Amino acid sequence: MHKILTLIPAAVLLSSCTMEAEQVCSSEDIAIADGWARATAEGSPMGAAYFTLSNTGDCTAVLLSAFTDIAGVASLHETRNTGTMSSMEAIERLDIAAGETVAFEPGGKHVMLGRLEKQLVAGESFTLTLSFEGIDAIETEIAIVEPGSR
Ligand SMILES: [Cu+2]
Repeated sequence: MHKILTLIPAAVLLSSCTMEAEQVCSSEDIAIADGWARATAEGSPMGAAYFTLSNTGDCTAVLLSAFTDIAGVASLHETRNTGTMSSMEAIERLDIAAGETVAFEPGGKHVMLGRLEKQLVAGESFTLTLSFEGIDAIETEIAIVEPGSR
């Protein structure tokens, strides 16, 4: 009985050791869900896309950039509120730790769409491609919703 008990801490140490090893993520470790964007007014050149990004692997994923056919530019941005001022900063790279979920949402991180090539119409959708360090780019569907509906 005593022997079994002393074996347990050794097993715990061993597993925590392997957890700390640097592991490279693959595209299967990354889940992108709930992609959405607000419909835009006719002629408006700007929009924003939101989604949830989860790293289900034992690795750190690094988001580098975004791309979509429907806009001339797609930039990773973060809105920062300093007192009464609200400003946007470019995100150069975003680390997503093992097991972490990062929400891109209004008032926080978002993909800014500039030079829209078509109006974003509620009920339609478009494809957003996200590029990560060292792994294949991942596509996600962005559903366009009525402004004010969420
Ligand atoms: Cu922005």
